[in-house]
Amino acid sequence: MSAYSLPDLPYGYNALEPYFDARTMELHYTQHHRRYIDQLNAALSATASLRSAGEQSIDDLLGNIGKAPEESRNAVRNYGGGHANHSLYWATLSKDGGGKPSGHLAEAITEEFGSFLAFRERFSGVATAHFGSGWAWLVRARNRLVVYSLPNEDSPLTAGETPILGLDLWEHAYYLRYPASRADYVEAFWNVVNWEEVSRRFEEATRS
Ligand code: MN3
Repeated sequence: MSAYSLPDLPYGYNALEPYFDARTMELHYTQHHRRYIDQLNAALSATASLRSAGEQSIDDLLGNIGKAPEESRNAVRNYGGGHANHSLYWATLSKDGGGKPSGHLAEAITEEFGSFLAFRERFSGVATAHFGSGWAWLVRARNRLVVYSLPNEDSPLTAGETPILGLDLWEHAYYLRYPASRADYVEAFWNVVNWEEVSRRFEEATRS
C-alpha cells in the first residue's frame, strides 16, 4: 500500500532560534509529527477500504473524511489531522519570516479585520485563550478569511475550509523555551511566520 511519510523540514532545527528553540523543533518534528504519521499508516492498513488511501494527498483524505468507514474516522481526524497540521506548520515558518503580508492577502486581511494589527491581535487572543491542546487557525471559508481555534488535531479541512496559517497550541510546541507561558510563544511566532508561503496558500485557496 501507499503510505504517508514525513515531509522534509525546509530548514535546520536551529533555524528559528531564538524564537523557537532547536531542541523543541527536533523533538516536535522527529517524534510528535512522525508518531502521527506512523499511527495514521497503521490505522489505514488495518482498514480494508482505506488501504489505498495514501494515494491521495493528506488534505484530500481529510476533506473526504465522511467517506471513510465510521470506525476509522477518529484515526483519520486525529492522526491524519496531526500529519496535515504539522506539514502546514513547518512550511509556513521561516528564519526569514516575520513582518507582514503584502499583495492580495494583505488586502483581504485589511478588508476582513480592519488592519493587519487588528488581525494579529485577534489571532493572538484566540491562540492564548484556547483551553487545552489544539491549534489557532487563519482559514479561507466561504470566500472570507476567518480566525478560530480547534481542539486536539482537528483540521479545518474536515469542514471543507482551507487553512492558510496555523499555530500549534500543544505544550510540546513551546514548553521548553516558554515554560507555562503560551502568550510568550504566541508573541514569538510572529517573528517566524513565512508570509510568502501563507500568501501562496491564500492565492491557491482563492482560485479553487
Ligand atoms: Mn505539535
